[in-house]
Amino acid sequence: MAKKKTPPRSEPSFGETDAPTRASLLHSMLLQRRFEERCAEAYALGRIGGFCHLYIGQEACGTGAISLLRDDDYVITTYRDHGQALARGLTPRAVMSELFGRSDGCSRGKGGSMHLFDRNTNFLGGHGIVGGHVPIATGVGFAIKYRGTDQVILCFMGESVVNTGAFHEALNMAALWKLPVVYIIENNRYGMGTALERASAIHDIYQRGAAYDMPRAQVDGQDVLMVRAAVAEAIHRARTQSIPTLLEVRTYRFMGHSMSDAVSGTYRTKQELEEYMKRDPIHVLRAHMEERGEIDDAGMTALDEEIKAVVQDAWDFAEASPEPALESLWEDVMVETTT
Ligand SMILES: Cc1ncc(C[n+]2csc(CCOP(=O)(O)OP(=O)(O)O)c2C)c(N)n1
Ligand SMILES: [Mg+2]
Repeated sequence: MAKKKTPPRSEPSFGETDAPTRASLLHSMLLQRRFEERCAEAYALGRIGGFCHLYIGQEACGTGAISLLRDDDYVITTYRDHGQALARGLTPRAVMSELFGRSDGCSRGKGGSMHLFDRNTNFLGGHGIVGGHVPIATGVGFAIKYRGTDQVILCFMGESVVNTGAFHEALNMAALWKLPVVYIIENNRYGMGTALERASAIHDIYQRGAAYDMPRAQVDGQDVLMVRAAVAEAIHRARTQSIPTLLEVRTYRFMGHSMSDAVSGTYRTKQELEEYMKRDPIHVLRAHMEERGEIDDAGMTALDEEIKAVVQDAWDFAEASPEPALESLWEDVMVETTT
C-alpha cells in the first residue's frame, strides 16, 4: 500500500542526542519525579482516591521513547501512566486535575490515575486491564497502515503482559500484517509481588518476539540515551518499512506496586532496592551531562526549583478545579460516529 508522506521532521537518526535534547530529557524526567512525589503526598492526604501506581525509577523508559515521536504519532500504555502522559506533553495541570477527580482533568475527572487520555496529543490511555491495551495498539497500527500514512504507535506494557493471551494474538497479527507498532516491555522484574522468574518460563523476555519472527532487543532502561538509541531504530523501521519491533527495557520501580503497597514489601529485599537505586535514571543522565560540561550543581538546583513551582501550580489549579457535575456521568461514555 502506497504511503502518503507527511512533511519531513527532525527525527534523530538512531537516537543521537545533542545538548538541547539532553537538557529537555532531564527536564522531563525531573518533572515526572517531582510531580509523582507530590502525588504520593496528595494520596496520603486523601486528595487522590482509587488506584494510583507511581512510575518513579522507570522515567527513562517513557521519556527516551516518547521524545522521538512526532506530534501525529500515538502512545498507548498501562495504568502506570503519569510519567508517560507528562512526557507526551499533557500539562501537569490537566494530569493533576485528573488525579484529583476534577473537571479540568484530561479525562474530565472521570478516568483517574489509571485512565489518563488526551486526544490532542494522541495519548490513547492509561488502561487498567493487564494486557488489554496490546490488541488496541495493534488495531491502531492496522488503521495507520490502512490509511496509508507513516505514523507509528508506541505500546508500553509491564513484563507480566507477556504471559497473557492477548499479547500473543496481537503480536502475531502485527508481524503477519507488518504493522507500524513498537511494543515496549518495561521489565521492572515484578508483577505486583511476583518476580518474573516465578511467572515466566523464559527470563530474557524480548525472546518472546522470536515466536513471531519480530525484530527484538534488550535495552538498559536506566539510561535514557540507550533507550532512545534502541527505540529510534525501531521507530525508523516502523515508519519506513512498517515492521513492528519488540523491545525489552530493563528497569526497576523504586516505589511499591501501587500506593497501597509498602515500598519494599516481602517480595524483595531492602538491599536489592538500594542496589537498583544507585542507578537512578535522573542521576545517570545527569552524569552524562556533567561529563560534557552541560550541567552543574547550580544548574540542577535552579532546574529543580523551577520544576517544583510548576508542580505546585498544578496542585493549586487542581484543587481549585470543580468536581464534575453529576449530570456529566452519562457524557463521554459513547461516541456515535458516521466514519
Ligand atoms: C487481566 C488482569 N489481571 C490481573 C490484574 C491485577 N493486576 C494489576 S497490575 C498487575 C501486575 C502487572 O505487572 P506488570 O505487567 O509487570 O506491570 P507493572 O505493574 O510492574 O508495571 C496485576 C496482576 C489486572 N489489572 N488485569
Ligand atoms: Mg512489572
